[in-house]
Amino acid sequence: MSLARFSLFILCVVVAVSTSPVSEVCPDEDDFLCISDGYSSCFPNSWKCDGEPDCDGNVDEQGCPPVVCDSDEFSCDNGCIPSAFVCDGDLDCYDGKDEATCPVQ
Ligand SMILES: [Ca+2]
Ligand SMILES: [Ca+2]
Repeated sequence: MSLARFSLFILCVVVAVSTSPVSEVCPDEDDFLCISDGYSSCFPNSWKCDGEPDCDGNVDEQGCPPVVCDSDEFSCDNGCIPSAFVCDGDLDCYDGKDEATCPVQ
């Protein structure tokens, strides 16, 4: 198999794996099923509620138990950030909550 043909083969496998038609179950029942735009993909269950959006639309981070932050931390929808990150001009929360209530400079 030539290198070009082999590359095409790998590309096809990647596309087939990443855009498989909707199925209702994951091959590994411990995995988390993410359905988006008519396609499904499976993620390790540990990725659910880990503060990182892995599914389109943040589905894996919805309906998670509220995160309890330490007293020196600020609570974002996606987890906790150090209090020093609040109003520092950078969006540290995915929804920008840490910069939403700052006095206008
Ligand atoms: Ca996640
Ligand atoms: Ca910030």
